[in-house]
Amino acid sequence: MSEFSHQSQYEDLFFSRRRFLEASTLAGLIAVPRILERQVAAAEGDPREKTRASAVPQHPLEPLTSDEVTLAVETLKQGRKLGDSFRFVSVTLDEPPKREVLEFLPGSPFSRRAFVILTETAKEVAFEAVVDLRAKDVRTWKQLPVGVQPPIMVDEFIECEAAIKKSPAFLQAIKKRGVTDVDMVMVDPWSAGIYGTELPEEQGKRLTRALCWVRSEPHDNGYARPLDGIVVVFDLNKMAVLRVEDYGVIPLPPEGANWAQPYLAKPRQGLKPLEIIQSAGPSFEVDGNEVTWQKWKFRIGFTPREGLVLHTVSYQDEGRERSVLYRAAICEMVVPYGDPAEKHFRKNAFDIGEYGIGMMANSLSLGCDCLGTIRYFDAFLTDSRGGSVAIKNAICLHEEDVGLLWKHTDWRTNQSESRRSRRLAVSFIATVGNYEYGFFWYFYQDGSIQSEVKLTGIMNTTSLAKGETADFGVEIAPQLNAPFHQHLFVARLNMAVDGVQNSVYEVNTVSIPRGPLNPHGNAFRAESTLLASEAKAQRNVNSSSARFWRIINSSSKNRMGRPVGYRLVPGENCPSFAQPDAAVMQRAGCLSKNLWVTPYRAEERFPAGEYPNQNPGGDGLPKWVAADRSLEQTDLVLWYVFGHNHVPRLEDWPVMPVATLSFTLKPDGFFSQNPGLDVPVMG
Ligand SMILES: [Cu+2]
Repeated sequence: MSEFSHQSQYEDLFFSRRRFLEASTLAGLIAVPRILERQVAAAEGDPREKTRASAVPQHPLEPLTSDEVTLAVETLKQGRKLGDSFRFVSVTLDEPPKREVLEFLPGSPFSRRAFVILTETAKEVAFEAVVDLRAKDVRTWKQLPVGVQPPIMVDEFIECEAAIKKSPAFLQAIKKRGVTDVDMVMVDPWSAGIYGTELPEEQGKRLTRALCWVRSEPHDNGYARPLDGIVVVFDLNKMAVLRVEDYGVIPLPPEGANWAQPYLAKPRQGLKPLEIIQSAGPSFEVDGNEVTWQKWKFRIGFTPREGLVLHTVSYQDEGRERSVLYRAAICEMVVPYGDPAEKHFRKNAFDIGEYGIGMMANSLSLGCDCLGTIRYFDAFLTDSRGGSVAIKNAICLHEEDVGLLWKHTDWRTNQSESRRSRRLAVSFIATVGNYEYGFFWYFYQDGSIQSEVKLTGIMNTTSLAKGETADFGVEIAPQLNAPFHQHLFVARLNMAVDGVQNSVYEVNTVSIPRGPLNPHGNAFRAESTLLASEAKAQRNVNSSSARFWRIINSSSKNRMGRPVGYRLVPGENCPSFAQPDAAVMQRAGCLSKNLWVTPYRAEERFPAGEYPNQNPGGDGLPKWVAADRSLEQTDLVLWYVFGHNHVPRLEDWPVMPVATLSFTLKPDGFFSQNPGLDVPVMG
């Protein structure tokens, strides 16, 4: 297209393996500011950085290197004589036992194992393997029960789309809608879920229920034109169409809607450059995957399923390195849609458990939303054939000025001081079909840690017949409907507040009834309740009691003689609106509460179970907590469930402005006073 000024670069991108990410990559290419390019270059040679991410891992928690991923694949292929019918879903660091990590001394030997998930497309079964990378042998090899379906692979996306586009039944269905150029059709392989109404031909199969849209020309935003009513039921093992469901023709919406720069009228005027200059370099240091910044120290990890992981987070306090978290990650997310129509009700994507958010991480080498001096980390994954895949610059690390840290003016003496607040941001951005998710962790100088999710990208769309009203969505452009839906996330926080023995209290602020305790009617106070066991630790947010949770260590006392703690402060949240007996809630029972607490078990990793794809339910948190294990002064995991309820706006179209939601871990009696008092005035 002549409108595009850098056509050759675009062509390279389009033919890349991650073709389905083209829209977001394009946006990044267009948007990259020159100042950013320059500062990235500066960061590459920054003398404060001790080493690049090590080619040879120096710590038990470093993610697998590219060489280790290849070694794991080759060891398995040879050791198990794997033929072409095997596909590699993921190759991840098999995280060593906690004791091994906590007792590790730099320079001493440590184990390296890879955890591998595979599918076997001929026998239609899946496997788990653990490969010892030191001994170069297959330590465990396990066939999973028939019917267990690992996450959908990126290669399956691409192959599925290509196969569907060759299906005569599909070509017939699009022709009925006036579409003859199949190259313009976009096929998104939605996870099929499981609803108990599956036909015999589907049962036990590795399925997707693909939905389609059509572009008017190659760079057009296809999501403006849903090929509504077509659902392709597809077998991912056989790479074959099982059937094309057709719920009736609805004419394509009449308008296009594009967001890419070449389509737009001239940009708004008046914006002057805002340059972030860090002439002396950044204030952080990076050693392999270990980051130190402003008394914080932690390790960066990355998995194909969760993307960014934080390990061993600690804070340097008057010469003591005090632990806060052992491991933190957003470990599941579900996007349930509210439209009950037969063709739409199965839209309940588990973007982490059914796809893998790390697998869909953007490469930020072409620019990202970060300004300043940036340090990137690469991610090393596999394609489905075991080929090494590097997502260059998958993780972004940089500092941000975030306004005031503290200020006071003594109005009598005119003594006035204030400090700027700076935070360290660690982030990655994933594209899941039409949507973008940015996952950010922020570290602050007052001892707080914040987890923030940024939602952007393109809303999922359906069509409306002329004159039809949108009962379960909002008509965002003529005859184009954006359905009501939710984005629900689960954070897994393995706490370590001054060590691994912790307890959790819920704190509610209560108004005291009039009486001897409250003669003037003004009385209220914060009341703490121990969440002593798993049955008691299934809680919801409650703004009417300003509820928060306090994670304490009763064997570590602060200067007032009380247990040290951190509080989990909720941010935006919403309940799930699906009925409790709806399939999605059976499969993701973890969504029924905002907070769960469990004793740490290494194998209890994912709140909807290890394999949520086509899983009828019952796995994960609701199953584990049935044991009602004790939670007092023990190694604890907090599972915080937080959600954004998306009632679409016209302003969310054609690409939505970032919506953010977050929660914060704030020190609560962990320090003796404001830990940011010593932040210097910066001239
Ligand atoms: Cu949304």
